[in-house]
Amino acid sequence: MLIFHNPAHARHDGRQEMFRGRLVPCHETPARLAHVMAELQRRPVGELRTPGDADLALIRRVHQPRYVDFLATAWDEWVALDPENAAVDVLPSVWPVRGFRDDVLPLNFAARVGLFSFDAGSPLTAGTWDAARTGAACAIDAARALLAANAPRATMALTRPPGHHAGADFYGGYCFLNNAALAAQALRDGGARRVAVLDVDYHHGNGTQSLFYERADVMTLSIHGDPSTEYPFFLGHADERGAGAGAGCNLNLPLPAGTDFSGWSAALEQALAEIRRFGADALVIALGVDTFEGDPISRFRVSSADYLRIGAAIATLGLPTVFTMEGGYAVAEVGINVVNVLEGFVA
Ligand code: Q9C
Ligand code: ZN
Repeated sequence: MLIFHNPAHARHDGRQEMFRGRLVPCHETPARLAHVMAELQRRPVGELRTPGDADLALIRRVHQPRYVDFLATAWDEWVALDPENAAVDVLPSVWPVRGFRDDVLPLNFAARVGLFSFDAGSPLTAGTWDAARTGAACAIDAARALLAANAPRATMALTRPPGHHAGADFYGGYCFLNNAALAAQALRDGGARRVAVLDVDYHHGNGTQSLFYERADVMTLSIHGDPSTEYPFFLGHADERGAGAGAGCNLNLPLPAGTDFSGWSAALEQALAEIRRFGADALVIALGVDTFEGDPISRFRVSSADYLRIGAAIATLGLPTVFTMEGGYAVAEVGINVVNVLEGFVA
């Protein structure tokens, strides 16, 4: 296993997120990834690499170019408005809803922040673009390494910020660039004919679903907390099956809060059967470990030992696999849980 880690991840270090009307310390912190790196020192399940430069042309095919331009310049624009802004992160406060226009790019900075975001929980900081772009490079390099001669069976983009909530032209849910989607597209570009993206994060992978919703070459599947009560609330229901050429190529398996490993693994078996039926020749796992029983913002009951079984079950597909790092906020256990999945997979 080859693990591409993001040496710039800690440059994305949000101070506060909006939560229930208050600004609270961010859940998505650099310490999360530090714990995974430390656990990999103890249990070296793979070889560590750093990525090359990000393929901006690929990023601009998966995401809208005007959105990528915004991310690349947002911090400098923010500080240019007022030098004192450097002490505060960017959070949106106004959004276009149904009936508003999204085809005219506002000149006003706050309006552009709102146009390109869907929550106030994802601060954009001085280092967000560097961290996200380098993370995207991890995902793209992880996908390409899988297609090389003498490729390993699996690779990982060990990075933050996470990616699965980010869509073609929006950020949110702590995500800015969709690493899993970039990996899937890189696999397609490199010759994989049918790619499956299986999202096991606690939260529905709305960004990934929306990016591939009308495509038949990439199947998206997500096992997550029922959006009727769980974030991201406005997507992730079971009746979303894909559209147009992509009809039948999206599968959502929403589960109620409180679901334990027996309920969760039944959904996993259903997803794996669907991937076999689809005939995928490569796999992307959007790996969130916020399904953990100790996660502070989620409500499933998966234990640390269960993650070994999850890795082993995914390996039964026998597919070349890219893992991307998504959520997981029980900081001290994130390393154990992520490395358990990888160890279960390679065992
Ligand atoms: N009131 C990921 O796991 N905020 N993102 C939760 C709910 C958003 C999670 C607050 C959670 C986003 C990648
Ligand atoms: Zn999550």
